[in-house]
This record gives sequence, C-alpha cells and structure tokens, in this order.
Amino acid sequence: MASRFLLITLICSVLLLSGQSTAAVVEYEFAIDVKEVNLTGAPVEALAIDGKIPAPTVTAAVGDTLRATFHNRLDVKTSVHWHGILLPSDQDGVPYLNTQPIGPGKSHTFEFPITHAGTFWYHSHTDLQVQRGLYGAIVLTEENPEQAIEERVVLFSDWTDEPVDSVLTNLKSRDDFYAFKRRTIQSWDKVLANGGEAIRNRLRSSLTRMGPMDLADVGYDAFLVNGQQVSAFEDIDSSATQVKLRMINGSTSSYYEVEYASGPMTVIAADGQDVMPIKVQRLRFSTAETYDVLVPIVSGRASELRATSIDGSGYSSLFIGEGQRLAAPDVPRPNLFLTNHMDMGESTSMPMHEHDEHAMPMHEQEEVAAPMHEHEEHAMPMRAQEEAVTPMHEHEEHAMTMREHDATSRSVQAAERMTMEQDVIAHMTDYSALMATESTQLPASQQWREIDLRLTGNMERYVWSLNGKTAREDPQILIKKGENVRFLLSNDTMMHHPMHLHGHFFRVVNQHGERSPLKHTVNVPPMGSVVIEFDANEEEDWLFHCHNQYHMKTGMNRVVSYEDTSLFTADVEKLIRPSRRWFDVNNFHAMNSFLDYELSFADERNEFRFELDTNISDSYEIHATYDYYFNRFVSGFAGVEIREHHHGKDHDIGIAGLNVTLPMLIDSEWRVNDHGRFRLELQSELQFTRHFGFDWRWNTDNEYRYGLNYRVNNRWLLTLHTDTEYGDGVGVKFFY
Ligand SMILES: [Cu+2]
Repeated sequence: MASRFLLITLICSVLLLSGQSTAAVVEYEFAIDVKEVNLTGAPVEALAIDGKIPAPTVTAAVGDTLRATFHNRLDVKTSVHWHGILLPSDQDGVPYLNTQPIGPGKSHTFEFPITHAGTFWYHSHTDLQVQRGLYGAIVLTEENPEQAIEERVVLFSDWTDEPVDSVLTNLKSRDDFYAFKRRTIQSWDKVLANGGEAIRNRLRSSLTRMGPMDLADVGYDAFLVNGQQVSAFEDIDSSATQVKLRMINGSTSSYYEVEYASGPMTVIAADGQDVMPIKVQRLRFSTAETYDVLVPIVSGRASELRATSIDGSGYSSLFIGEGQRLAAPDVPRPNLFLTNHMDMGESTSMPMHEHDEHAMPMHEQEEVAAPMHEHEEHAMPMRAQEEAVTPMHEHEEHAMTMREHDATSRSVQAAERMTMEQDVIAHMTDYSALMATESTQLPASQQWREIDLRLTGNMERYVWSLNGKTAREDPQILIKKGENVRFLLSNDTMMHHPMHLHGHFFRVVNQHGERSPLKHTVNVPPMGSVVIEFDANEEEDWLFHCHNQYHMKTGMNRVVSYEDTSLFTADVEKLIRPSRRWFDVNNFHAMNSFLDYELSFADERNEFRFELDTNISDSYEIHATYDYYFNRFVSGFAGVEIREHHHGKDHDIGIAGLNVTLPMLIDSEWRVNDHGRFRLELQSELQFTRHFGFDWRWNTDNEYRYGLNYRVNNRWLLTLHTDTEYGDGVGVKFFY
C-alpha cells in the first residue's frame, strides 16, 4: 500500500490589490487504498485515505483555493464529496451527477474557492464506502482568524466488521435481523412488563399498521471517535480553561446522545454556521451534522466526552485533559415501549428524569450482546478506578437499580433538574433552541416554490422513499434559479431521517422566525415534520437525500435540478443504486415431516416468489408468483400453483389476487384461481420474548399451519409445527 503523507504546499500567494490579505492555493494529495484494521479483536479489510481512518483533516481559510488530488489505488471506483461546502456543482463529487467517478488506478483533482468558514467533512459518495472508512474532517477558518482558542476535531463514526454488502442484504432479509443482535426486539413480554401505556402504544401502532418504532438499522460492532473506541486529548495547553471541539458525526447510520463529564457544552455553531451560544447538557447528534461546542477543562482531570448510540447499543469515549478520568453519565437505553412517537419532535421532550424512569430493567442491561461487549470493557476500567470519585457516579447507580428505587430516583433527579441552571438545556433533541447570529430571511422579492416531501418507507421490505417513490422511480425535483424554495418534510415512518441538501444552506424554520438557523442536514424525527427553506441561487444539479447511507442506497434520495442549467442524465441510476438492484432472500424450513423452501427475488416494486412444500415421499406443492407492490400495504400478484397430494393429483391452476396488510399487522391474501374459486388466507407472527415466537396461517379452505419457534441467533430458529397436510413436526428454520 502506497501510503502518502499529507502534503500541504502553498504553491502561490496571490497578492490582492489592496495588498492587505493573501489568498493561497492550498494543495493536498491523497491516496485511497485498502487497509487492514483491527477494531474489535479480528483483522478486517477497511478503506483508508493516506492509510488513515479517519482521513487526514483538510484545512483552508476563506479566500483560499483548495486543490485536492486523490489517487484511487482500489480495484473499484470511488468518489469524494465535500459535505456541506458551497462550491461549483462540478466539484461536488457526487459520481454520475456532478463529477465522474474516480476509476481504479485513476486520479482526480478538485479545485474550488473557499467562500465560508466552519466545520465540515468529506467522504466517499460511492456505494457504502463511507462505512468502510472513507471520511475525514474539513476545517475552514476565517480569512484572518482572531486569536483562536485551543481547538480540536472530534469525528464520530460507526463500525461493523461485516462486509457492507452483506449488511444491506441482511437488512433486506428480515426487518428484525439486527434488532436481535442489538437486543431491541420489541417482544410482547416487554410490552406487558411496561404496563398499560406500553400495551396501548403497541395496539395503536399495530392497528395503524405502523409497527413499532426503531432507532437504528444496523447492529454495529463498535462506535468510534477519531478512529478509536476510546481516545484522548492529553496535550491540551495547561493554561486553557476551555477547548473548542469541532464535532462531526461521520457515521453511516448512527445518531448519538453526546454528553460531557464536566458540565454542559456550549454550542456555538451548527453545520458550520454560527449560532447564538446555548448551553446543553445532552445533545442529540444526527448523522452527517456538525456542531462546534466549547467545553470546560478541569485541571487534573481527563473529562469524558461520550457519544452513546441512541438505541443504547454502545458508545465511544474521548477523554479531554490530563489526570484522573472523570466518566460521563450513562445514558439509559431508551424505552421504545413508552415513547409515544408523537413526542419525538418536541424539544427536550425527553428530559433526563423521563429517560431514567423509562430505562430498561436491570437484567436487560446485564445481558451481554456483541456490541455491548466493548461497552462493558471500557466501562470496567472506569469503575476500577474508584478513587476517581465521579460526581455522576450516583447517576449510574440510579439507572441500574431504578426498579427498586423508582420513587427515590425520581425525586432525586427532579431535584437535580431544579438545581440545574435555568439556561441549560437538559437534553436537546431538536433545533428549536438554535438561533442564527443574524437574520437568515430569504429575499422578499423572490417567488416562492413549495414542495411537499413525505419521508416514506417499508421497514419490512427495507425500501425507503420520498412520497412513496424511490429515486429510481422519481429521480428529480425541479426548481428555478432566483426562487425561494420551501420543502415541507413530514416523516411517515417510525425511524429518524437525517436529510441532507448538497451545495446550499437551508433555514430550519423554528420559533426564532427571521433568525431561524441555517443547516445543511436536518433530522426529521419519526412521525414528525420540519420545514426548510433556501435561496435557489445555484446552477445545475444537487443531491437531496437521507444521509443514513442504507436509506439512501435503497431509494431515499432525489436530484434537485435547476430547470435551465440541469445536466441531469439517466446515468443517475448508477449513483442511487447500491452495487445491485435486486436482492434475494431464501428461507429454508426443514422438519421431520416436511420441507419448505421459499425464495424471494425483489427490487423496490417487483417481487418474484417461489415456494416449495413437500413431505419428500408423495406430496408437494409449488407456488410461483409475481407481485407488484402498489404501496407498503398492498400488492397484486399472479402466478401458478401446482399441487400433488397423496390423496390424488390436483391439477395445476393459475392464481391471482391481492396481498393486503391488515390492522394488527396480519397479512391477508385474497385470491381467485382459474376456476373462479375464491380463497382468503391470513397469517401473522407474534414475538413473545426475544427468543420465543409463534406463527400461524389459516385459509378459508380450512387449511392451517401453526408453530412455535425458538430463535437461536440471527439466522437459525428451532421450530415445532403442525400442518393440515403434513402433520406435526420438529425441525429448524434457516434464512440467508
Ligand atoms: Cu433515512
């Protein structure tokens, strides 16, 4: 691997006419190559820029020209996108849209003027390469920076040892594939244990066919800060009383709760744009955002900045300062059973006490899942150093024993909240507290264009879309230069979506009116809505997409095109697709009395299904159908059914009908055969506990199958079944 060191050369200094300031060409040259890393105890192949994960930080000042050359040493294509930066569209780095991909062995040079300051990042926009390590920080400073305070870059990311293509395949194969690994299967035992409100929530979400809320897609093996699970800044100037952290969430799909051990953080910029300073104790950090914060340095202490994945499945730790380690408080696992999705959009709707109150029972926290393992490992040394008396120690105790000390815990925390300074936001979960430093109003003289964008998806099939259509089906949003554009974003799904617009800053319209903050990435919470507005002052084409890379790659994106200058071509399909369009899912069910094999081959709208049932000796049934999905709940199908049973051959028949998801998430099949005979079949699954589940199927011919399953791991189930045709049986189910 040809690793190159960062090369910064100030090639030429251009004296401006005034003679006062100098603008430089800041030049970088990087190699993109594979790199073996070992983050969880096993060596895995990753991708790195100049041998580093994260990539080296790119810095430049307003007025400079940034010239960056990338040499692709991979055997696949790659690309580099400058996230959040205003630049000419042909430099934006989105392959097939703005900049051609960088082929294997090829090089590409970007060159653009730096017109604004702030904290940003750069990353590959090809396939899921960002999950493998192709991301780095960008620090853009003012032309003549004032005496700067001590500052550091803090880049958070998520890590899986699995090949990314298999992550996507797994997400497609079963909606709870990673929930099992993350221990977030929302089984009925937990619903019941959480009482009346949880039962009502579950019944409501089942009746409305929404299904339960989820906070993460992937079961990660590690969460990283500056490339490590535990990292430290020990070299802070000893005279410094505070340090500026340029925080970047460079994750592929993770949101974090960020908290600092030595008091609240002062947020001074969001997405590279200055905001009026606000003090925040716990900050929800959406994928692809950046925040600049000031944190106090406590002499003789290394205070932890902890970023906990919002599903509670793990965290990364950064210790700031030198001395005894001071741990940040544990963020209890969110309780999805008691979180009404309507709460998700409200600021500080989940104050600390509510969180703790809704924390998982203790035994739940004790179970050690793979991602929790590291969590435990670096929690241990902290606990070991008990001499480092942490003021937050009591907090941990509360979280762990809150079942027993519920009442005590609640009153203690209520008191804590009371004593907390009035102007500290205990938990910032949205943007209502963010206020720009000056008016961000759009030119009053311009025409308005308003566009409704519903964030839609199908969790069961893992298809994500806008207004019910993937980018392949409806790729473009047309706007005109000189307009004010307003996007009304409403989230119809039970997941968060961090929506990112390339090449523009938009206002996130909030209570601060004309001083609504400017951002380039906005979280739209489950069932929530957000209004964004921007001045259409660019040219050509810009991507607008969910920055959860798995949502983006399965359809949640659009090209925003300027009508008169758009260079949009059909090639864009190569951009919005993962490495392939079709996914296959195989289910194999082997019993002592029969075999059942199901194959599904599907894209976002079409599905080919094949099912074979047989007892091997004298009976079999084959179904082969084509399904077209009208929407999340309804598909139409046509196909054939071939049956041969021991009591005599039934002849082959054509079948057609509708599959409809009914309230309570019951799947129904309404079909007729070519003799005009109608049949209704119903089926569903019930998950009693993390491991035990029940499935049933019944039809109006009075055929049924039902069974009890024990889930051994992500892919294997032990099963006990009975079937009208094949009788009772025990066996295994396997899917891949
Ligand atoms: Cu999304």
